[in-house]
Amino acid sequence: MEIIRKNKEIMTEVNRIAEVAGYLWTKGWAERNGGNISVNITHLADDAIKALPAIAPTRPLGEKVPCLGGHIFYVTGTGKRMRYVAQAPFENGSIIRVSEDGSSFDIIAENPIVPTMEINSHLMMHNYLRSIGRKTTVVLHTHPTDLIGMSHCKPFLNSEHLTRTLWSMIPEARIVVPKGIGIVPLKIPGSMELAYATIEQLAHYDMLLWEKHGVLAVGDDIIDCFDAIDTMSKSAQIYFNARMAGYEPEGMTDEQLDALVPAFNL
Ligand code: 2HA
Ligand code: ZN
Repeated sequence: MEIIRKNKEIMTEVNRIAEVAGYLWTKGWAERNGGNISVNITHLADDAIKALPAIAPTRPLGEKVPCLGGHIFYVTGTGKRMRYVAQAPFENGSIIRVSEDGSSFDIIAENPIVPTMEINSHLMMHNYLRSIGRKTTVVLHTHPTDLIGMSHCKPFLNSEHLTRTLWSMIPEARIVVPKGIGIVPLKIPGSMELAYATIEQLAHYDMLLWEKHGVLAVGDDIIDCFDAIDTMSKSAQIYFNARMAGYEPEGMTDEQLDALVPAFNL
């Protein structure tokens, strides 16, 4: 549709989403249709885009998202592969508009691609973050092998312990993920239970580990969200590499970690 293609800001953002989708695949975090992305592009859409007619039947939401009335999102499609989102974002995702009362959404461009199975949880997260005054635009969910691996080890299902371990592998980890990483217990993918448990944790963290499933990051910029997960994944790799070499990594001390706070204004 010309009207979307002519909007430079939206096309730039969609290209950044496609760039990150490619990273998720090359990182090995996106087997088959693993992972999903939603980005709020309301601030980039002009009135003509906001008024586009639906190109597929209206779809109800599991729970109302009143803070998102009329908002426009790019969302990856259900069953779609990240490696193909990277090549063709409009054949593997769509632009949707939430109804004014926040109870449903319409697909408005470019193709009638049904959004990710996690659409309820994504929109509930966007809605929650708006409701507490945040301007978060991005929800990024992916399946990083190393971080998921850590969630199979009971002691790491404690947010404080997991965060402390990952932070202490390299200074960047605390600098890039200053709030640390929250834990969401295993739930059925795509379920409302997963959505509720996730929102609970978003009050405290911008990155969550979904037990034995994946990672979720929220933020204002899709590249930053990717970088945050990538940095924590790097820490997990250092931890596992040390363990596989037969030693427990020493890690930075509490004093060394705390010295980062004033140095980097955390
Ligand atoms: O999109 O990753 O959590 C497939 C998934 C579900
Ligand atoms: Zn998943």
